Amino acid sequence: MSLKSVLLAAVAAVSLAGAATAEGAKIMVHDQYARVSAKMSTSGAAFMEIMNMGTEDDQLIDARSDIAKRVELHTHMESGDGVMKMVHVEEGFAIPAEGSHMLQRGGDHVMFMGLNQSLEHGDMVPVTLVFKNAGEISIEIPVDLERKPGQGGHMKHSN
Ligand SMILES: [Cu+2]
Repeated sequence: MSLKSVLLAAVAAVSLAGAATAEGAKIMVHDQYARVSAKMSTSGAAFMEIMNMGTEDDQLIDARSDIAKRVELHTHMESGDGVMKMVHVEEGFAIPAEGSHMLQRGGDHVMFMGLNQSLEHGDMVPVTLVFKNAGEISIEIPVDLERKPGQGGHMKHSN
């Protein structure tokens, strides 16, 4: 391959990547953060607001990260005796068209089980979110150990 065709191939690859981003822009993730409850925790969780700018409902069906052995979509449910416990939500979370869905403390969240490293305040956790329609979206989630439940202008939630 001549230098010129290498450059052309690189330009083509960049514009393809650009198109993929524009497609994925129907989903926007914002105000994301991750935390562990104690310094030596072997599990952690991530919270965020997922906005759907598209006109079709979407669904967060999976999440992946190298930070943990398993990454699952969880929610909190009250068991019969009034104790809140976490359950794995196989079907994931609906993200309504032109709406948003909140992953927040005491509610839906992305769970990291079996952390491969301890999470320190300020660390960045790369996570790939998998949507039924929008496909895979990779984001960086900052570890924020100082955030109080509900902080950030959202509804207050006990944890
Ligand atoms: Cu959980």
